[in-house]
Amino acid sequence: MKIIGEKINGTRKRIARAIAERDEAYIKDLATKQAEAGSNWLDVNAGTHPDKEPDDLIWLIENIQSVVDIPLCLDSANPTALNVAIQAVNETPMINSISGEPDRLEKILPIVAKYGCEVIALAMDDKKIPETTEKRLEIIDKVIAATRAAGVPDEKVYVDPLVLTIATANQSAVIAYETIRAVHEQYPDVHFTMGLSNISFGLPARKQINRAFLILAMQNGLDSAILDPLDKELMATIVTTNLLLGRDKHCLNYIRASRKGLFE
Ligand code: THG
Repeated sequence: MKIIGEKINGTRKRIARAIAERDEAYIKDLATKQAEAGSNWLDVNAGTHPDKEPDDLIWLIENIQSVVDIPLCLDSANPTALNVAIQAVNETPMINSISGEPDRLEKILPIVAKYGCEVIALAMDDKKIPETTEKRLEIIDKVIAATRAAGVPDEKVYVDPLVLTIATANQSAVIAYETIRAVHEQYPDVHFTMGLSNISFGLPARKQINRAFLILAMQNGLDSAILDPLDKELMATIVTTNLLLGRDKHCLNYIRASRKGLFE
C-alpha cells in the first residue's frame, strides 16, 4: 500500500496562511513529519489563484525538497502551473490529475508523457462526478485509450474512482469498490488511489468511517491512497490490513511497526 501524504494542501486554512506568510518552517516541518511517517509521495496543492499558483508551487516545492527526498504528487488542474512546477522537482513527480475532460487530456497528458510521470486519472469528465459504476468505467476506458496513445504505460496510471460523501450518497463506498474491481478486471496493470476522507464529509467521528472504508477498499484492490499519514491509528490499520491480506512476509512490517510504537 503506497501512501500519498495529503497535508500540504492550500485549501486547508493553516496551509493557506503558511503560503501567504511564506512560513518556511511550517511547511518544512509538515514535509519532514509526513515523510518520517512513511509517505511514498507528498501531495502538493497550492490551492491559490491561477495567477499566483506557479510561484506558490515553486516556493512549496523548494522548501519541501530542502528537507525530504521522496517524490512529490503535483495536485493541480492548471497546465501552466504544472509546466512550471515540473522544472523545479528533483525527482519525477506524480501528476494529480487527468480525467475524461478533453481540456485536461489535451494539456496535461502531454506533460505526463514527456517527463515519464505517474498520473492519477479521475473517473469523471465535465465537472460532475458520474453516479453509476458503468458511467465511470466508460470514462476510464476513454482515459486509458488516451494514456496508451500518448505512450504512458498502464502501470503509471492510478485510477481514482472518485469518492462522494456517504452522508448524501448512500452507495458511495459500494460504487467505489465496484469501480476498482471492474477497472482492475479490464486493466490489470493500472493502480488505484483515492482521497480517503471524502467518504465521511459532513458526518461525525469521521476517522471511524475513513478507517473502515479503507480496509474494505484494500480488500477490493486499492493499492494507494491520499490520506493523513500523521494519523497513527489509520497507519496502524494499513499495516494490519496488509498483514491480513498476505502482503507482509514473515509479518516483518507488522513487527517493525509494533517495535516503533505505532500501536501504542
Ligand atoms: N482525489 C485526488 N486528489 C485529491 C482528492 C481526491 N486531492 C485533494 C483531496 N481530494 C485530498 N486531500 C486532502 C487534503 C487535506 C484534507 C483532506 C483531503 C484535510 N481535510 C480536513 C478534514 O477533512 O477534516 C479539513 C481541512 C483542514 O484540516 O483544514 O485535511 O479525492 N486525486
